[in-house]
Amino acid sequence: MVVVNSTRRANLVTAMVKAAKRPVAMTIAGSDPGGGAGLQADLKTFSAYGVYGFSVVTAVIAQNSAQVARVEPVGAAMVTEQIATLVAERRPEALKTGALANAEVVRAVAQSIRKLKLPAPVVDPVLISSSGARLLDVAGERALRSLLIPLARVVTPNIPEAEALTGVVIDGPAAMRAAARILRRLGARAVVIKGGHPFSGADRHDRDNRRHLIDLFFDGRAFVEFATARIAGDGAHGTGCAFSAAIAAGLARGDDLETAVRRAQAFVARALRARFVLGEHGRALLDYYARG
Ligand code: PXL
Repeated sequence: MVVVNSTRRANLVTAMVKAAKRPVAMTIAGSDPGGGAGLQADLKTFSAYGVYGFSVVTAVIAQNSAQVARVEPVGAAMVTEQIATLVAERRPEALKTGALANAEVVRAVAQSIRKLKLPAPVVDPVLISSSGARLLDVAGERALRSLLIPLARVVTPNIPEAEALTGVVIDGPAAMRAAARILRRLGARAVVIKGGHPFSGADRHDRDNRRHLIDLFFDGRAFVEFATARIAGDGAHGTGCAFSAAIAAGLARGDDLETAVRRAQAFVARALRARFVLGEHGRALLDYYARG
């Protein structure tokens, strides 16, 4: 018989209770081996929030910060089994989805969420990488709209993604609101349209939109505008991933959605102000652990 003295047993129990209390968030996303975007960015964001991260890989991608060389989707059955195996040990408090590659993967993710009664996900409707490569094919885009957006706690498109998903040409704040209403009508409980990209046909001399951006939040009741100063630069790698992961991390910690969105915007701004490049032709990367 193994004798565990009472002090040691008490320590073990304490460790187990701590582990049970630690919030867990799950990302279901593509791999960026460069660590700037995708599931690696999500895990860094979770860890910056003090949240434990599960990461289900949907596509293996050969890429660096400036260029995607190849996308290899993971089979749908393998995606299903990654999720089921993780959930068998611990149910996450929050979930986010990123690049999903194709319709089979979208279907597998939607089915797993329903069957395992997982938390309503933060759906980042990743269509095209910031460097221009398709990360979800056309059938996948349809599946995302019909199967996954209806399950979403919140969907977080940028302006081009919101245009693709709704058919609205977003040429200003009014069109942004119209697109947000349509995304809610598709079944998402809430929407954030990120204002970082320029409006379609935007007048480059529109001083206000050049200096500030507005992330528009809509939960069916009120529109909330989160304005923030633009940070100069040519567009960093991984900002969208960090934003949606930060919302999921906030939810995992118990924030209400609006608070999680506000904190996520501040988190990305802080990480972006501390941006850096790794290689000669690289794009800016975020510093997830930047202070104040
Ligand atoms: O931009 C979103 C994005 C999402 N997921 C992965 C990516 C990127 C952009 O490069 O690589 C894996």
